[in-house]
Parts: sequence; structure tokens; C-alpha cells
Amino acid sequence: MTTTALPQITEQVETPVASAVRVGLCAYKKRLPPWLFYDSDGSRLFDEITQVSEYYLTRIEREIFTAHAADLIAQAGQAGQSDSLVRLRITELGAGSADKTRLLLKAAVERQQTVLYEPVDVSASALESARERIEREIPGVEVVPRVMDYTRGLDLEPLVEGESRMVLYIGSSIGNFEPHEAAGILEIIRAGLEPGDTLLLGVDLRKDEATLLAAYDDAEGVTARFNLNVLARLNRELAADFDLESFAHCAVWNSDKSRIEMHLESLTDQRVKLPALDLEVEFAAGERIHTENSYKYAPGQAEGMLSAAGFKPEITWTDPRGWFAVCLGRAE
Ligand code: AVJ
Repeated sequence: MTTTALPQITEQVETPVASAVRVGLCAYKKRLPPWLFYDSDGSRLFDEITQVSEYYLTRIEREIFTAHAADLIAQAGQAGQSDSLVRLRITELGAGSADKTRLLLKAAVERQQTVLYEPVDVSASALESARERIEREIPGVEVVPRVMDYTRGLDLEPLVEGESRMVLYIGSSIGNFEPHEAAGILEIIRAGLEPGDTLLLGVDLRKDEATLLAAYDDAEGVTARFNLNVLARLNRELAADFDLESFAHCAVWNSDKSRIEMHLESLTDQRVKLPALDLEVEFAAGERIHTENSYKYAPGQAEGMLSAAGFKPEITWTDPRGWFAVCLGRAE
């Protein structure tokens, strides 16, 4: 009998972090994708951002939910003529700490006594802590976490008889994506739903430049730390030697594209080693790494995006100044 050795796998496949960093820092215009922000320090810093006074997005969306949670839930549950029989199941994309969601979950429990809540996230640990906290704090909510990258497809549990699904995609999370990518994500969501199900989309609206810039460059420097943390993460995970003192946070309003951009600007000519990637990257003084886009929408634009993806926009709730919009679309 002869034995044949299995071929040896010599080349390691890179992790998603390593390959995103290699692609982004080898490009002519250097960039890093915004999902790299959210390691455990970055997620904590983002929670801190949501409490900074200049960062109006979270506060205003929460005010909208505080004022309208009951109408919002009633409207979503109005799937047909015999609406009193429809039970909502609430699915949230990119749930994070799910703080504002509580207001909607409480309103759902008031309407139907119990509610099944399915937070979807790529991080199993974030979902687990959200589950414990929400089940402890809101009796009547059963939390069933789903670990999934929704940008690649939405593979949800089928509903039971008499249920309708309400998907929450709030916090202007969609604003991180280019318009064509955002359209694709809404189509993915629609494909995972049945006619009559709903999508609640939260988007940040265009407003004066000073307000926008302050929200992404707060006086306390929390957003700067959040942005710079991506370099600290590369130092931790890829043994890189970024000197955090020689890069500066910068926020820019790009009016043509209607987006806030975040960059990290090199303050000197320098060379950075990334041994885990077997790579050295040169920076000229003033050269930037583009780390995030945060699109700001015109009134009516989110409704147009919903229509294009196969949802009928039903109601939009906004704040008195028109800074943020929450739109309910129904799958057709
Ligand atoms: C979580 C994507 C909505 O774009 O406002 C906050 C992330 N970046 N401050 C946003 C963020 C800088 C945030 N989103």
C-alpha cells in the first residue's frame, strides 16, 4: 500500500483586517474602512461619542422615538384591515448597544404584551451583552441574537402565522455607505422580507456646515480619539508602529457629495512598519488616510431610496428643526 502526503498549505489566507489594511494603505489615496473602528475600545469610544453634546444624531433620534414610539409601532403593525391580529417581530441591523431601541421595544410590549427581538450583528459578544441587559430591563421582550454580516445577505428565521417583521436600520448607519452600496443594502433587506413587513430607516439630514463639523470634531476630542484608535488597533493587532502623536484627526464637509469625511493626517514625513503584513508604508507630511464617510441626506431622499428598493414609504417622523428623519417603508 502506498501513502500519499496531502499537499501542504503554505500560504496563509489573510484575515479580513489584514487584507483591508493592505489594500487600503497600498492604494494611491490611502484609506481604511470604517468597520475597523469597532474593536472593543472603538465601540466604547463610539458609545462615548453618542453622549457628547455636539453629536446630535443619537440624541435627536432618541427624542423622535420618545415622542412617537407608540405611533411608530402602531403604524408598523397595521399590515392589513384586521390589524389588531398582527404581531410584530422586531429585527435590528447593526444593533450595537441598542440603547434607543428600548423605547420601541417598550412600546411594542405595551401593544402586544410580549415581543421577539432579533438583534443582528457581526459581533457575538456585543449581542450577548445586549441580550442580558434587555431581557433584564424590559420584561416581555425575548431576545434572540443573530450573528450575521447583513451587508452580504439577510438570512432570517421565517415568521409564524399572524406575525409581521419590522426591521430597524437606525442611527444613520446607512450613511457610512456610498449611494450605490446603500441602495444594494436596502435591496438585500427587501429580499429578506415578505410583502407587508416594514423597514424603519433612520437618516441624518443636511444642515449647516458648522453644526455638522462640530458633531465630527467635538471640543473634548472624543471623536479624535475614536478616529486615532484605528491606528492603535493596527499597532495591537498587526504589530504596526504608528506613532499616534504624529497623526491628527480631521473632519471635512464635502458639500458636492453631501458627506462628512474623516481623515487621519500625517504631521511629518514618516515610514510606518506593519510586520504582520510584511509591509512598510511611507507618509508625506500632510498626506491623509481617509477613514470614514458619513452621508447627509436631503428631505425626501430616504423615501426615494426606500421606493427604489421596493418599499412604499408610509410615514416620516422628524424633529422640529428637521435635523434627523425616521422613515417607515412597507415591503411591496
Ligand atoms: C455610527 C456611522 C452613524 O457616521 O455619525 C460617529 C459613526 N463617526 N462619529 C456616524 C461616527 C464619527 C456614525 N455612524
